[in-house]
Amino acid sequence: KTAKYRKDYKAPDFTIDTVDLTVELDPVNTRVTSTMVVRRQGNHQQPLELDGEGLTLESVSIDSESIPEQQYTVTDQQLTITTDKEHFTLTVVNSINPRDNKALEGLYLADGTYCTQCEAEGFRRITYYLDRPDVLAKFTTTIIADKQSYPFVLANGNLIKQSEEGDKRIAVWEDPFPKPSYLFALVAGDFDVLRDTFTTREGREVKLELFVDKGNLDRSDHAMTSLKNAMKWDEERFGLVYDLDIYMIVAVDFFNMGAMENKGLNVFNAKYVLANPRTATDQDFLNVESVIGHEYFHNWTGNRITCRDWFQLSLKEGLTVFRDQEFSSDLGSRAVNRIQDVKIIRSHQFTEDAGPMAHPIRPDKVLEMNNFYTVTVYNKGAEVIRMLHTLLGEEGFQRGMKCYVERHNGQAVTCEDFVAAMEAANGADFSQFRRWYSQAGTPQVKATVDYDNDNKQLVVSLRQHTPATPGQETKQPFHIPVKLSALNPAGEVIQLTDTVLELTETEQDFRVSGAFTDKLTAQQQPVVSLFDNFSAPVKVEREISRDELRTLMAFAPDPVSRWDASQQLFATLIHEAVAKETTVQVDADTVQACRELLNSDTDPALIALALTLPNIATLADSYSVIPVEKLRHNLKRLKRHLAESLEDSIRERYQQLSAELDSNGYQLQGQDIARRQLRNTLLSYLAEVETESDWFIERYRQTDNMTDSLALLQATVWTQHQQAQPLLTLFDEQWRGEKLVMDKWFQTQALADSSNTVEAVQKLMEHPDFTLDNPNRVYSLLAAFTQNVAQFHRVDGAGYRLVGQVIRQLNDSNPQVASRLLSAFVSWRRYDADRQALMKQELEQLRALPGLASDLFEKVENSLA
Ligand code: BAL
Ligand code: ZN
Repeated sequence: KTAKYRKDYKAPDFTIDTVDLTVELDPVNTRVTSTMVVRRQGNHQQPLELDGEGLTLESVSIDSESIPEQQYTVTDQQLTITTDKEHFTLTVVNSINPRDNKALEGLYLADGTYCTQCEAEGFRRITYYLDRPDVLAKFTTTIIADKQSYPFVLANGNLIKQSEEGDKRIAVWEDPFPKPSYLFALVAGDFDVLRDTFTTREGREVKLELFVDKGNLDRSDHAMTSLKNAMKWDEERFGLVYDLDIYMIVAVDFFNMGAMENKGLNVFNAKYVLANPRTATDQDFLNVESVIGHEYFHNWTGNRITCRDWFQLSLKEGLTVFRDQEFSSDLGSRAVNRIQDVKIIRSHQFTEDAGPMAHPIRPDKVLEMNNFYTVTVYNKGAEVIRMLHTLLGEEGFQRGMKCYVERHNGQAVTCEDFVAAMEAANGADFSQFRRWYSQAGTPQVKATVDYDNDNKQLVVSLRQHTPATPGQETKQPFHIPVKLSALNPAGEVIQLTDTVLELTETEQDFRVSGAFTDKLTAQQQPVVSLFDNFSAPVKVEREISRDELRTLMAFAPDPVSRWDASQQLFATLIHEAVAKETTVQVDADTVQACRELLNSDTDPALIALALTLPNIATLADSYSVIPVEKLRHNLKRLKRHLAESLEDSIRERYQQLSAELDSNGYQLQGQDIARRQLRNTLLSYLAEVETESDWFIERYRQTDNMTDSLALLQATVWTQHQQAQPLLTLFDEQWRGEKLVMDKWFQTQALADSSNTVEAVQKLMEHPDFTLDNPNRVYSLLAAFTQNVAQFHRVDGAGYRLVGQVIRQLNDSNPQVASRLLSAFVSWRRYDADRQALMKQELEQLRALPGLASDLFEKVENSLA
């Protein structure tokens, strides 16, 4: 493969109006007959070049006449047809082998289910096509399958005919909405079906069908409820109504991604569908809701309005992540959701932005599109949409959305079209704001805040600088919304005249007035919170005292800023210890601030988040060379120190929460979720100090839900408690064979910071429930292990060798999954010389691998460049 550039976009020479696909399913020899109505676009004599990969071509005909071989050429990437016709019907017949498709792109057969994944460029592995998102065609799909083995045969749109002939089942599906090929889907299998309906606000009844593996109906209700909630929410908040008469979701075990928004027929990784309290944690339930919402919201932002080319991926993904975040926030805790989103940006996106794969949310150069389904395109993309929302307010943003949908319904468009609609609807000028789409890297904002007592004004001085990223040496200043608030030292809010500053220059001073005289004595200074609600995806450098941080932690009006202050307080303690080469000390005032928080009547989930220490990945962000051992050692010390100093309060609150929770049994509702979150955070502290030997196992035996069971398992395994091994054995005995549950068991062990974790992971790869063929297993054991900073980066290089070996194996079978693991190596220059050498060695070994997949090639080359 060669790289493509955004600037080289050209409209297609031909388009396809309709496609009639007939798919005769067979494990090793599936036959695909595709009849397309093709139209030349513009005045030219170019041949028709169709994409196709790994296909066996059988025949080509135009207007029902087979064409001679000299009229077409076929390579392993393309079928080129020479014709001077302007408008014709093209029929192509080819065959494929779904059983041997371990890459899980295109049509594959896994565990007895046929399933497709076409985004981004998987359709070309099914048949020859103009496999690009700006070719929108109406699809009719005929599926022929063995009727015994495949009671359900599904495709996009409405079922218009179903019949049986001999031992075959034949189903014809018609999708009335023109769509790009990446939204095509086909499924055949045997399932249990959960059926329901949703009545749109226009009074139309939509059939809802959820297909799950046999025996899983008792884990399906939450997904269905989430779907109905999503449909209702999109009508109420965005005014967007579902457009087909049926909406189907199929849960499958073998899937590279989380889920896929195929028109009318979503395919989901089972882990984002199946959930009941015994097998799924509270977080799993929330994830199901969020992913179901996300795929549903794509129906408008992605499907009805799609991307012109793949460089525009954030057009649909950034916007749809923003929409799913808002959905979760409207239905659950807004603050908790926001904090989790911020954590993802800080621990993952900032790392990506600082590494060799850094790219703007709208990339300019792509070799393998699968490599650009990134935390930058998705999550930073959503932050960019959120900044537009902050600048325009909800009403203005919705005006912009309305304009966007009215202008572009049924089209394949660009990020530029989205911003232009936001501008047009609001009379706004986002010329400078557009740099968020074109410039990569994380802006660093240096801030000082002074109080001008004479004029009773805050003076906020801001300076922005964005470090160079590959291919972008210099950066222009960004348009950055800075939300702020102020308090007096007693924690009372001081009203300000401005609550959002717009930083647009490299250096800018702002004067902000407010009701200072009401709240401050002559000697007092206000305490100011900047970037409330994480109002921009930037790093902030600011001299702020621990006293001020403690005031913000207790009283900042924005809950995200309260959490942020706690994290900064902990981070400061650790960074100081690292800088002074000492062991972290916690001052009495900080312990007291934590105690007060623990005893306060704040939302327990927010207390839990504030008392959860920042992880190594987040702390690492402050160093050009990451001091792995020092960070790890000091984090452990800090945790232990807090556990010891707060032991009495922790026990007391733990008992109180247990009394509240245990009286009614497990309930999946906000208040209980929050209480469990705090109780289980406290459990992780108790494991540091609790010595009574049977306590954890006793509790484990009493729990009636996975949230609590897993928390007990993690608390013991992650502190190397003496009860870890007995609990691991118990869990294995109880859940062996339950794949999604065992993933938690694998993950818990992969994340243990223990000197033999590498060996343990290696051994777990032989567990009967583990296989490299299933992406979920690889993610829960090996991808999780790469997040275990201390052990993946073990000085002897054993962690690198283990993962390197797996990547080489997956290169042949599933390069997309291999490439995800490879992300752990790309930032090798951030480590000390010994680790650098070891990591580089793995990259070089990959580079030399014969048949290196393009997914890996791109990352290896960028990393070694
Ligand atoms: N489009 C790929 C999966 C998702 O983002 O919904
Ligand atoms: Zn998406």
